[in-house]
Amino acid sequence: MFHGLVSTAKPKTRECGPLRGSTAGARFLHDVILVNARCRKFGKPGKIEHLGLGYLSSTLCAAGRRAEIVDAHFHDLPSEAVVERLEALPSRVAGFSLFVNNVEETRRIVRGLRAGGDRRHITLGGHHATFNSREILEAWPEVDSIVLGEGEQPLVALARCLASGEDWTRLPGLCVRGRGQVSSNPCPPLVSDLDALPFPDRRPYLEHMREEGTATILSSRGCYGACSFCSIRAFHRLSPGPAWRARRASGVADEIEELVRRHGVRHIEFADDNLIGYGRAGRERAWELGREILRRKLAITFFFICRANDLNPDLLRFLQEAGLRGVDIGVESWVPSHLRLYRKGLHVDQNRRGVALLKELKLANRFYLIPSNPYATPAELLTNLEELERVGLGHFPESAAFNRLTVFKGSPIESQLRKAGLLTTRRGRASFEGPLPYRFVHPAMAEVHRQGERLYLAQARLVERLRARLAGPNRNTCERQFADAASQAVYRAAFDLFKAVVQRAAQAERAPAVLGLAPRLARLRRQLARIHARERRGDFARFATMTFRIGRSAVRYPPNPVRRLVAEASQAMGIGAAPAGARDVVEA
Ligand code: B12
Ligand code: SF4
Repeated sequence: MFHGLVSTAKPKTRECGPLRGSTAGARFLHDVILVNARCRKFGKPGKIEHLGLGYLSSTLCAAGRRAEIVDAHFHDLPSEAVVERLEALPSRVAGFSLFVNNVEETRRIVRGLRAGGDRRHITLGGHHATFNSREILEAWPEVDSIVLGEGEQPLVALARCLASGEDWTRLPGLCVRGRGQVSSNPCPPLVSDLDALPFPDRRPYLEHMREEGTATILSSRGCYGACSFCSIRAFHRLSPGPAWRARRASGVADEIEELVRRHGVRHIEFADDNLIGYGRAGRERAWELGREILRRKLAITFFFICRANDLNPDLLRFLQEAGLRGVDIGVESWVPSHLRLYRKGLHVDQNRRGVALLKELKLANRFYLIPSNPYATPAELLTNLEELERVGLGHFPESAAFNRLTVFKGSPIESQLRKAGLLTTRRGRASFEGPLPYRFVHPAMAEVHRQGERLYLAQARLVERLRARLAGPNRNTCERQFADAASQAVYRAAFDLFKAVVQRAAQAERAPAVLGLAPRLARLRRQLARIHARERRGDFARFATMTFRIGRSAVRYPPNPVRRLVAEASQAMGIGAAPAGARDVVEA
């Protein structure tokens, strides 16, 4: 049961927002403002809804509270703008969703608020806040409480207590500071009936959703897996309840239907950790979801995430008819000892079969990788890079190769590495200001990853500049396509350089062998400088035919069909050859 937070009437989207009409007697227009601070990353943030905040907001709303979401990550808002926004939105509670990479930005906002004399209750939630609750409350005096685990019930209770003046310090699922000591109250049971929850509040995302025709949906929570690097299981285990909970297929289809009919959504990304879930019942629900989508003629395409062992050819073929276009699976590594360390519960061959099946069905075979970890050797990393090259760089071409194990507080691998004495500290920084740092067992690996990081940053800067020039708002489709192709070529070049670094380390007997990256990176920069020079001369805008070398790739402009058109038009106009300045020069 869901402890009476929402009515048992058929859930649907609720109209939230500030109190309308008379606000007599109310000091605030809102009870809770929910914030997702911007994260530290290159380029523009991925435009994905924060469904956690969406559920918190709609559940508050269903319980008669007023909530608003400020997603600074999604809207790319700096901390100063968020502080201003919050100051203009007085509320009883400000609740922040903490991620490993928005810690600094969140701190800046809460400090900014307090510096301006803002006294509202500040609470944090999410995986990172949950597992670092004590450390954060000890280090950040601006924060009043932390919500542990699933947030709907504790936050509604907190908002109610703060509105009525009741004592909130003993509420289940809260970590609080009292008499100089931090203490955690046990969490309430997990929401057992996900169908009783209202649909998430998507107000901040509607415009983008309508423009792009894409939305994210959550059809289940949790996962039956027990991977050592993952904190999902530990997070859900804080509360009594099953490891995997699913909504009914018809309820999920209702939400999709609303998105399609009301907002013109045509593509759905399922954010579930594992959409197929437990055994036969899980598979049957997935079949049912496909049937509902087809029966209602929703005409969507969709992607989801699951484990390789749950990929069933008949089910996938059927879901393809319903619009399935791709599946993400956690391949993690092609090295058996890595899979054992990660407690993936899968063999390399199962993952290979999974990838092969997705390829055979022509489904986008997107996979997550952790090619390196504290115990990895250069030879093992090389194995992973070679396999990655064989199957294609995947949907994270910029990072798949450079990834390495991220150790999250609360994950089983954290205690394993702590026991092995491999966890280290960052001087001058609290442990929660990033993933937990560790040292590598193999003497060459620290240097290998330093070089990898350098390449990763260099490629990110190059691509950012390239896109700023050629994929900006006033650029035509050919220029954008070129920017995409050139970015892929930069990723490919960075991959090649990293592979060379790893090869060198794998060949060396003992000491880490350093590959001189500086001249190689300088060459790559020169190659891109030629593109920028031609862009400044206006050659892109004039559709001059050009071929640029980036690493070992050749990238052409404009794309072939347009080249043909340009040639035909030139011929028809009697120019004979390409127009002036349009020589197809290979810029080596
Ligand atoms: C979809 C997804 C994304 C999307 C969207 C993220 C988003 N803004 O929600 C994208 C691709 C952008 C993304 C990015 C990242 N993600 Co992500 N992501 C997920 C995924 C698969 C689903 C999220 C989701 O919808 N969950 C369902 C909703 C209902 O849960 P929820 O968001 O956690 O919210 C609930 C509670 O956490 C809590 N809660 C959350 N915030 C708050 C705030 C308050 C005030 C309160 C009271 C409660 C509360 O209450 C909510 C309702 O129950 C999760 C895995 C998971 N199952 O959660 C990983 C996960 C959350 N991501 C993770 C990580 C590490 C990241 C990145 C840091 C990755 C990176 N290196 O760039 C970034 C951070 C981005 C950011 N700052 O917004 C980790 C977090 C681990 C950890 N211990 O910190 C997870 C758990 C995956 C994992 N197994 O490691 N992610
Ligand atoms: S299969 Fe994915 S979601 Fe499940 S425990 Fe492993 S990493 Fe976490």
